[in-house]
Amino acid sequence: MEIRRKDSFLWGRAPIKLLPGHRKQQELIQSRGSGTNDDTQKPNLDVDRVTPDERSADVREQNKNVMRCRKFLRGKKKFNMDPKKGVQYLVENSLLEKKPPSVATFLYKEEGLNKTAIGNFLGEREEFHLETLKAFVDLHEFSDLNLVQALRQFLWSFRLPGEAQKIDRMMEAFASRYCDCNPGVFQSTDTCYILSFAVIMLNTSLHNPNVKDKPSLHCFISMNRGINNGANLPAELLTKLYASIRSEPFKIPEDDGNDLTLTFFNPDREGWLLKMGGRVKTWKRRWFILTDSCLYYFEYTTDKDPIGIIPLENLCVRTLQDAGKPYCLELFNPNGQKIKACKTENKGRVVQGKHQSYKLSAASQNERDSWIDAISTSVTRNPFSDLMSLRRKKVISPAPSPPPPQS
Ligand code: 4IP
Repeated sequence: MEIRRKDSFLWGRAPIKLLPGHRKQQELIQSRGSGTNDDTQKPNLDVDRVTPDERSADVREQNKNVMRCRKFLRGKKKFNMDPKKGVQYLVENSLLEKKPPSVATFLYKEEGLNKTAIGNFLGEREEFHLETLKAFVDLHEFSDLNLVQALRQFLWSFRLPGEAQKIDRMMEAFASRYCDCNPGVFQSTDTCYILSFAVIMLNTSLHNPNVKDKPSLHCFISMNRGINNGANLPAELLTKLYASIRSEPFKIPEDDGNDLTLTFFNPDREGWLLKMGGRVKTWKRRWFILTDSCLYYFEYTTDKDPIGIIPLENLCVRTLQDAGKPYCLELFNPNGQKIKACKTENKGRVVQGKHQSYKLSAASQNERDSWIDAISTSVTRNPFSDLMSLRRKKVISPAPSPPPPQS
């Protein structure tokens, strides 16, 4: 069933938890919405007690906070696409301190970060990453946990990268932290490191349906003979670890930054518009979201995935006259080419859009103008593609050659 409530858009999505400093700002944004929220028009009963100066200082402060929060969310999205660039963006915008403990806390506590991206960032070999990895591992408390319990906690906080060198650095950091928290359990960090790998391999062998020969407890114990600096580890310890893994496999974290939740959270603008079809000229009512210089449209406000995505690079927007619809706007390519967009067909196949231009209709003049303003602000310019299309035009339709000289 279609739910036609503007704020219902966030229903069913994972709540996004911000660092303490940002939580307040997040509430602010939610209460302000995207500028179309009715709450902003509610009378403020305390208004008489506040001087105009105080009020405008308040508004300035609020706007500043809203901008910060938007940037913070943008930084998280960037992180999920490219962790180094995301951290750099947050640092440049003074939203994150460029110190290993601060970055480690961000990676450990912030929700909505892609766990593969966290793993890749932590696995890098530069000094800053190594220190961040150390600080990150130190945030885990392994005291009095057996090795499997500690590994469960550790492997839940990120996804192990595929690269052997990265895995090696991370497991080394884990082993060292485990030994610090539990002195006397192993003779050396190497013992802990080797046993951790043995446990991870045991997990795969016992729970991967493709592995036919499941190792027995006896096999697991004999595999780990002599790893405690030449001595054997206590059989009770190995038996306990084996039983724990057999009864419950490691849980691999879902990549919570992989879905589009964060993309559509806190957009620049959202609302219903009518959209004219590309080839078949019918109007369809669609929920539009403007964010990150892209326009997305959905069938329902609650849909998780959009039907269509229109990147706004080098596009223009203008009002458009239409006999039947009084408040139309048009999204077009100033170089006359088809708009580059993509859409999902009925069967889930993603195809290229077929629009020469997008004709949209708003419910009122006010709404139309606000959409035009918001879209114009979001359009990005890529001079390279302008140059390309100029050159392309020149090649396809060369200028007429000058008339031959008169004899
Ligand atoms: C469809 O018309 C819808 O308007 C589609 O919009 C539109 O795709 C189609 O354009 C158009 O043929 P009918 O449903 O009456 O057949 P939506 O995808 O929002 O349902 P766009 O590209 O506008 O999304 P073409 O160009 O795909 O045919």
